[in-house]
Amino acid sequence: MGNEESTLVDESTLPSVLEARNINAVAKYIKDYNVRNVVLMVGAGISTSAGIPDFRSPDTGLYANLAFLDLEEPEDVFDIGFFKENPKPFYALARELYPGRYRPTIAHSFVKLLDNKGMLLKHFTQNIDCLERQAGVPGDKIIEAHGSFATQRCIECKVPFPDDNMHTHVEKGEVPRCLEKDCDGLVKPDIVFFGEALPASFHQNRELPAEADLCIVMGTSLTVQPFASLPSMCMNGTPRVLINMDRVGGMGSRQDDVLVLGDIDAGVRKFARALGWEEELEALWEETNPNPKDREAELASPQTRDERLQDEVDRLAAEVDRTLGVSDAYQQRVREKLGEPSASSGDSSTSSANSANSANSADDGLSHVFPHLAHKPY
Ligand code: CNA
Repeated sequence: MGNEESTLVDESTLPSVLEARNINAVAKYIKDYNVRNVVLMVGAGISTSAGIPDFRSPDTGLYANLAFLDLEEPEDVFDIGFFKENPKPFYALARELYPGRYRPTIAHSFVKLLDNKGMLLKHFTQNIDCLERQAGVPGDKIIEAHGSFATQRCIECKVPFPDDNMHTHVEKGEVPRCLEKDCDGLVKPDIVFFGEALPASFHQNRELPAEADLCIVMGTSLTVQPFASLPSMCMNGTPRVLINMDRVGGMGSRQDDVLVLGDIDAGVRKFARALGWEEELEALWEETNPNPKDREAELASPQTRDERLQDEVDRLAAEVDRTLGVSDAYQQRVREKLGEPSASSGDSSTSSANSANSANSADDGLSHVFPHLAHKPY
């Protein structure tokens, strides 16, 4: 535990717990070791495909696109000193980020799926968008390390401010002020600004990763402390998976670290596929769709086109399986007529393996019915 070097572990070094340093080996580890205590550490990258920009991506990040707020430093928008002097830029931004405008991503639903399977120990998030709650992850499993838009209060007298009133102000882009008599202090969502303390729940759970049997880090640059040191709290020998566009922090420096670099949604789907959970995950994510018509737009995205292609291949494979099931039954009847022992149990719900066998037998006797299966001349 503690700080660690960010040197990438030599590819030739064997992992100590995993069979290999890839996502299939992690899936096998999860099953073989009956993993029950998964800890996640996430950041803005898991929400970008929902339409919420992260901070630091060079062209698409929030900091690169805050010109309209006319700030000297983009970070000022989350600086408590700056907020006290000029809260307007924050409220202009809050209007864009406010919960209710965005749908959770498949990564949020993946966390929910882990919880459904009784495997989620804790979900540490730096995000303030509340999308994990919206995806159905229970509040007591989430540590919102940098706070969130879920509640708000006066920065002077600390008295909470009503949700509906806050909502109205944010929608109008107006700055809310405390309703307490003689206060008139500025109201701010319970988001942790630079210069403010992190919530007690973060400090109370900070060492929990030491109890994890698997750690998953997604969508964070691991640059903001003390959150950034959470992965190093995991015990040596606890597999850690990074799903992110680029390698960050000390991830990849331990023997049992696995890097899944690239788009997060694709990485999550790959992980789910390795676990045999893909359909379950898609169905769970679909439950978060407020308007199923949106599905058509999602299907038009380049990444989902690949998914559609895969679906089409699966559908065709199932069709071939079904066709071969008929051939099994047909063959059995023919064999029975010829007085030969039956080749199959007669169950027409054939597995792929059975189908492969029946494909071979189709070569022997049914190639006139299924010419595409005839590999050898007769
Ligand atoms: P960051 O520093 O902007 O890093 C995001 C990371 O995610 C980077 O490494 C990106 O390369 C990566 N990334 C972004 N999109 C994708 C993608 N589609 N696929 C793969 N990788 C991707 O954000 P951090 O969370 O590390 O920084 C901590 C800040 C960000 C916290 O204080 C948050 O409050 C703050 N933030 C939160 C939100 C939100 O709530 N959604 C949005 C913007 C910023």
